[in-house]
Amino acid sequence: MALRKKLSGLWAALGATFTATMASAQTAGMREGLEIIGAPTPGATGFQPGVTAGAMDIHALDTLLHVMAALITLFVLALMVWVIVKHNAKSNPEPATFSHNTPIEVTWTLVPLLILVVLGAFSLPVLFRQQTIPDADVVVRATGWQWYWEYEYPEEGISYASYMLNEDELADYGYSRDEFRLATDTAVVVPTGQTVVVQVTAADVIHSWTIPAFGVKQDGVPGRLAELHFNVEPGQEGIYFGQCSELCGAAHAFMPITVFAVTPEEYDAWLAGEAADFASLDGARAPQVIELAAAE
Ligand SMILES: [Cu+2]
Repeated sequence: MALRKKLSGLWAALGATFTATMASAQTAGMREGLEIIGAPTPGATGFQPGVTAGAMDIHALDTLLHVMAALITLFVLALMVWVIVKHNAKSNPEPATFSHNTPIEVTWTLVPLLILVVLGAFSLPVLFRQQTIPDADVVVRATGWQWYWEYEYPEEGISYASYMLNEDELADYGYSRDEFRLATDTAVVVPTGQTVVVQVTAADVIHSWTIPAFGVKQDGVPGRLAELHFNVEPGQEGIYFGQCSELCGAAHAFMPITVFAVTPEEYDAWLAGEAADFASLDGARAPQVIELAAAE
């Protein structure tokens, strides 16, 4: 048992050195030209900037819901103030005895119904657009592992793992302390202006793949293949972060997601060049990360 552990540690160290070198080769060139767009901002409220039609849909729906909720709250507040001021026991020593008011009863049944219809009319189309998976220009398969993501481009024959960068590794990859627990050694690379379909699954427990700025989130369930789609608007080339969003175990907080959205030309160049090196790296670092994460 001890020997087995030692061997696995050795294998892990070798794998780590090997893949770290390859990984910086993947990100070094691309990282430089890209600004960070999809990241949380300290002290901020609201959404990260939306760069896909899906994210815009969600933002518009959110605004509508907030306006409606505010109006309803104000209306109920006004009614309560009116009741408190005008219909208290002091100003009505002789209480009224009626118990029904048909017009009001019909109104308070129909108006909430109407509100629900309006909510449905605006939210269901958004849901349908999210759940209708279009024909893909690029297919990426994201597999959640305890505790990292593995990516595969089935049509390109590329597969590689993506691990969170430690604090002391950030600078080597062109990141600052702000991107700690967001930045990963390798990134998902996607072209802007093209439909990307991500097939999300998991190998051990349920994980969840999300990029808030894209307006996408999907659970990865072992044995199932779920899909999400996005199309990053041209001109929004940059770096986008997400984090595993389904509580998946001890190192759940340490399996972030990094996406590089680049121009189609840069994407093709990546496929032809750096990405080709990754084809042989399938799972090479898995033993190491499982051990590290367990030690956390
Ligand atoms: Cu997870």
